[in-house]
Amino acid sequence: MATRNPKRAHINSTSMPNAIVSRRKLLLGSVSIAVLGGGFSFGAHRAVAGNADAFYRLVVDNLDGRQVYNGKPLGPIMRVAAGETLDVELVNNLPPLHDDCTDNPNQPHGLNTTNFHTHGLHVSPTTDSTGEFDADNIFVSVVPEGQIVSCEEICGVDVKSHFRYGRNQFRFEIPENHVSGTFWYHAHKHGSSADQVSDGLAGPLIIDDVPGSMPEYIEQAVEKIFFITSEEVLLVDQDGSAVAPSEFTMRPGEVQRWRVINGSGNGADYAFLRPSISNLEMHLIAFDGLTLDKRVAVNLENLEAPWFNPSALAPGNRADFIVRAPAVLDATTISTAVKSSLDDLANDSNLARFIDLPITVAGSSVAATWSDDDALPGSGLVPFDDIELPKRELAFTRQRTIDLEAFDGEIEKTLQLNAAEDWTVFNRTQVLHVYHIHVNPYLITEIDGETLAVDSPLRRWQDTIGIPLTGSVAFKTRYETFTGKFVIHCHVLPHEDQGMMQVVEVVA
Ligand SMILES: [Cu+2]
Repeated sequence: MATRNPKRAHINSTSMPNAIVSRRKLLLGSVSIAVLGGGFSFGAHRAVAGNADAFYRLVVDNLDGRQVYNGKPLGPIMRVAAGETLDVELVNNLPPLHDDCTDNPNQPHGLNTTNFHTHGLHVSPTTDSTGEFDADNIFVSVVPEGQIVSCEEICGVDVKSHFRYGRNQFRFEIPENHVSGTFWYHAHKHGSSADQVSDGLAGPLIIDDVPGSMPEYIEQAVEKIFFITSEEVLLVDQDGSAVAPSEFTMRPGEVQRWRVINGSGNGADYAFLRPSISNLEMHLIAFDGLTLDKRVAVNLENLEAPWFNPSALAPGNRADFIVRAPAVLDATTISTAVKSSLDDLANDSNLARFIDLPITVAGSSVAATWSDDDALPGSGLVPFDDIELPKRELAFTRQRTIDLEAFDGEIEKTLQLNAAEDWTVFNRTQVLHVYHIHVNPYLITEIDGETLAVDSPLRRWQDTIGIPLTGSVAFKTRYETFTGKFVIHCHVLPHEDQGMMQVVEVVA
């Protein structure tokens, strides 16, 4: 607490009730007055927040040497539905650190400056529709109040129009036809993103399913949200409290939907959530927030390279699993032989990390709804016609560059609104790089030179994908709905901070 900006010391963010107000929930009368009081402790913001369907307040502070939201290990679970408006007030309570200006944008800088990105959402990369509020614009910086910024341009953006002092109100208008699923939010300030995300400036963002859109057994499943960090897996609570479960108990026959986010701030490997029992029924139902056409049984003994494993999560990826505990109490543990051969594989390649989830089956049994039908509703995204599309290539290259150029803030690619393109992304290095683009997802068609059959579980939409070492990935994409500047970058965040980022602009 000693390092906190003394000007703001009266704001006791860590003991404040978490600032979550959802208008939908208010109508249902389920939000207590105490939460309301905390959420609207700044009277001036009442009117603004009142216009949104969901409002969250994130106060960034130092806690035990880490930069965190609201004094918690992670930010709160944000929930919003398609067609609704999400407001986020970001308050930067960190002390001024006059380190934003730098000659080299690809070295650490702006360490107490932060911002806000909604990973995977199809939302405006500039402002809301009125132009009054910032939306998913990662060029915006929220610097500590009282900070002196002595330069006019930082990382290619104009300080006057992009710097906010002390706080900022973001507004995300979720399109009516937005997909529902598991997304996440995190700090995306070039020069400090890896440190801030590693510290905990991140959290789950759920676009709620349209009622009745999912099969009954999924709709009725108990939801659990797991957040994978660089070290462990955390089970997340509504307010951002998060603990690494030393034991995870399921009742016999219980069905749960696990939303798993790989939010690793500096991981350069794939993560696998590995339940300790082999008779847990486990199916992948969505990836990167996009519901699959068909569920995929998880094979915990898959020894293929991680980019060929449908349930491997590169940093930034999300996976939703539907799991059913065995009907009897005597759960079968995964054999040590299988486990050790997988661990050997992981250790040999340094590309995979198994995160063990110790499961205990206990308590009275549950007669949960289940189905043996693998069919799922799919993402609802429009498929591509079987025609040749204009081609584009991009390569992750040595010394943290893209196409041999380090990030300089200049627009590298101009993309035409509504155009469809066929991309190939190469990894010309011997380390893992993870391709992520804001705003629009893409349909994977080829991995490491292997064309994916129409029914391949790997032929799916993603917004983040690991590129095989010295290999490539091909996909088709469209630039829909939104014009403006945003970025492509490696989601191994230290690589991004060091220069593996490129600015693109969609034009009408
Ligand atoms: Cu990288």
